[in-house]
Amino acid sequence: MANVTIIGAQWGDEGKGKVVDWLASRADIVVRFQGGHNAGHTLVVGNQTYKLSLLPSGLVRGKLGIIGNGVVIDPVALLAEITRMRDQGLTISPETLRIADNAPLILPVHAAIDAARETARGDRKIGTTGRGIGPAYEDKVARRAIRVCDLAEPETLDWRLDELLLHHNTLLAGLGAATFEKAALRDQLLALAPQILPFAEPVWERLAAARKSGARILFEGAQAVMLDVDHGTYPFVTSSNTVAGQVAAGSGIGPDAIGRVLGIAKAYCTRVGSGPFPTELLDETGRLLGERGHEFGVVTGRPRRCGWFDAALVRQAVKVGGITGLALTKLDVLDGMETLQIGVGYMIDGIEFKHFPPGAAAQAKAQPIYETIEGWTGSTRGARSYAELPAQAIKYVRRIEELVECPVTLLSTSPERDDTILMQ
Ligand code: 2SA
Ligand code: MG
Repeated sequence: MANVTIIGAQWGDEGKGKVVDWLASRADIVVRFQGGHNAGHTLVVGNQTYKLSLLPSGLVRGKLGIIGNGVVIDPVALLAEITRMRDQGLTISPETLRIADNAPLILPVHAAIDAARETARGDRKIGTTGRGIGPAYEDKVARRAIRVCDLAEPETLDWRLDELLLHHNTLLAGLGAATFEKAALRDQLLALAPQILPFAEPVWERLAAARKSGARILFEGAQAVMLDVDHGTYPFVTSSNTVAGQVAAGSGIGPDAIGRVLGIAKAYCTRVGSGPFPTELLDETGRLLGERGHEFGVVTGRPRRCGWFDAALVRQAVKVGGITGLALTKLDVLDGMETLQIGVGYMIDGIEFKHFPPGAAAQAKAQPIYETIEGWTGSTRGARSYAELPAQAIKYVRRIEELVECPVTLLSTSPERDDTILMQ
């Protein structure tokens, strides 16, 4: 296998964890290049279920895991996740996990600001995961972040914390929230340092060497194109770039390393948190999709909003995300439904749109234009070959391919790793 990049093609939770796991068996290294512990990647291996947030999924298969500089790292959450995974029997050590020494840290102050801002937003809240992701990325761009390497330099930590707290304590006081003490934060970081630093290194160097030796690298995206800070449904997005192009900047490697880009999409659509969702179903069908698909957030446990597959949206994700092949997951959730709808565009103030325009008001008003397609009576659950699929299910997949202008190269028919069909 050449290098492969995996990204979400909708609003997240498309089943990236399972597909990464499936492909990790053919890779040597798995790299996270954006996001943080807001991600929730579920891997089912035999009778074990692993729920990963920050750790690269390849660790479950004993592959080298790398957390790139594009990720925001909460050191407390990282250590807790390592402990949790060790308790489930995984080996995680500085031999199997490397983290970029130039990655920015998420500090307790970031989660506090995340929460205080969401409260202040009231009805207009974004519905963040509350992990401090947005404030941590803000600090990185504002040149205020504390980075992994700073843990090794107490004197650097000292003046960096001054600068950081000057900004944040003013903000927190303004929001009516508790402020932070520098000494306590400094002590906490210095206490964490010996546990974090053994994992830290210039990962770009290791990646460069890996490329030279012909190692196969899998880049594991988190969240999804419609949550991308530039290309998503702004401002209801996450604070990182989730498109394939981010692989290069977020891991310290050239863009030619990105390889094939596999976009993951559910055979229907879900979203967690606020923001526009034209094909959302607030009726019995929506409830049924949520129930059958077990649609609850991995990190927060929040119920996910459910609706029909939006081909116009996925087509856009294919174009801006650089997706060269689509993996369609959870087809089995649609088993037995009499008719299915596919969103093919939008009506906004009487005007037809083939794409989702960027304005927040326009997005909120968008009414989906549907194409109706007959469902199937047979089961697709657990199918492992094309021949096992009902003819009408194949028709549904083929129609999606046409509409999104991208081949479906992989079909996932259950959370089990082996229930996967390679289409060509
Ligand atoms: P944040 O916390 O600043 O990144 O939130 C901003 C928006 O991004 C959405 N977001 C997600 N959407 C789906 N899945 C995500 N990960 C978890 C999971 C979510 C969970 O895989 O289940 O457990 O709730 C994720 N992470 C961020 C978020 O909902 C906001 O809309
Ligand atoms: Mg998820």
